[in-house]
Amino acid sequence: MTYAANPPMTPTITAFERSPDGGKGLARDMRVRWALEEVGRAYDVRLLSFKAMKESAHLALHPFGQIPTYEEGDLVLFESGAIVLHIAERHAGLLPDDANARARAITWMFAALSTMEPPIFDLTIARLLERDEPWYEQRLHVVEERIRKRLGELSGRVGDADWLDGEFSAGDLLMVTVLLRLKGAGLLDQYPNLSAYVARGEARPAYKRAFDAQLAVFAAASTS
Ligand code: GTB
Repeated sequence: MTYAANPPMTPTITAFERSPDGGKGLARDMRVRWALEEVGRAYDVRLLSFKAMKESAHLALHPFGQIPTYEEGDLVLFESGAIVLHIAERHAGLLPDDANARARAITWMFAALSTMEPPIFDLTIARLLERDEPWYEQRLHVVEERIRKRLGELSGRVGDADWLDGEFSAGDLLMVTVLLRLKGAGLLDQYPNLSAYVARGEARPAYKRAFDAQLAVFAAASTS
């Protein structure tokens, strides 16, 4: 695998001007920041209000008016998974060189986003938006059971390994960001190996740099 020695452009990503998560690093710019930190790539951030996200300048970059986006020269990307894959494909450190191992790491990226994230995101939505509905408790039970099923399956696969498949990869990066959303929900604690797995991700220096960067944005917004 060959990688560009000196990538020419500093990419620009977008993020919330004031994240509704209060600086917990749960918005999806966090995974892009983390990927960029892992590969040692400097980046700029353009902060957006909810209003600006729905205006034509941003809609030209992101058809759904969301964050994150990624601009690098002529290239504009949206979808956090696609952005992380782009970063991982162009820099060493997030995907193995061996073709089969690389394909398996990419499989874990998809598993994180299309198998694990949907029920976990449903829980966020239920707690934030559906709490006052008469069917809230039933809905919560169903969603939590779906999550438990997936966590049990994932826990069985991870066993006592450090990472999903050999070395840390973009698959782990996405999986950790998805599981982090469960912190404090009492679900992850039932799977000590997954709690330890998430803690290993959070302990990575690149994760910490990314987390601190998004927290600094929230702190600045709170004092302005
Ligand atoms: N599939 C897309 C991707 O992976 O990039 C989803 C992008 C997305 O959902 N972006 C959200 C957004 O822009 C921010 S991250 N929302 C504004 C809108 O749609 O108008 C989702 C998010 C929001 C808030 C919290 N939180 O408060 O904890 C966590 C995550």
